[in-house]
Amino acid sequence: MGSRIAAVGVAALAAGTLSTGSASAWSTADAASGPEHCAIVIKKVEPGQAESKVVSEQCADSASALNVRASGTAAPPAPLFTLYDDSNFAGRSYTIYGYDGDCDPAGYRYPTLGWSYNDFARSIRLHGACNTANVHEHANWGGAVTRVNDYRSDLGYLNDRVSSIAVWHS
Ligand SMILES: [Ca+2]
Repeated sequence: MGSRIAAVGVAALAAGTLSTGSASAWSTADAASGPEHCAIVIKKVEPGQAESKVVSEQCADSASALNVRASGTAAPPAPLFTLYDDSNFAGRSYTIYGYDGDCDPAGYRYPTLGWSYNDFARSIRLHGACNTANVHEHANWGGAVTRVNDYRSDLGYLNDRVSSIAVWHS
């Protein structure tokens, strides 16, 4: 797990998206150092596209150290959902933010979770207006699927298998 977290930090640094402030703690990310938290900002699906683009990724040792304000936006991106490494919303977490604001009926479509958090989640919590999600076993909406309303404290068969997610407001 530690090496996967570290690779996210390297990718974010290469993209120039990582804040140089308190969110630069990925170098201490290690399996023994306790939970880390990552923030991924994605865009809404644009006409003619099948998936949401990833705007930025960053990780830190605490969720409060993450700065998800994306340059060029007047307001911070809206939290859409959080994936947790363990059941009952525990362990490492990845929160996916909407660059284009909160969920609407069209929502966000995330057909290939980043390799560092693919097959990772055991629980999920939706945020804001995002109250419905389809959570899929494989990338691009393949394999088993479960419908989540607001949250799921244990993904059961899909534990450590989640590879794509669509989330929206219904
Ligand atoms: Ca999978």
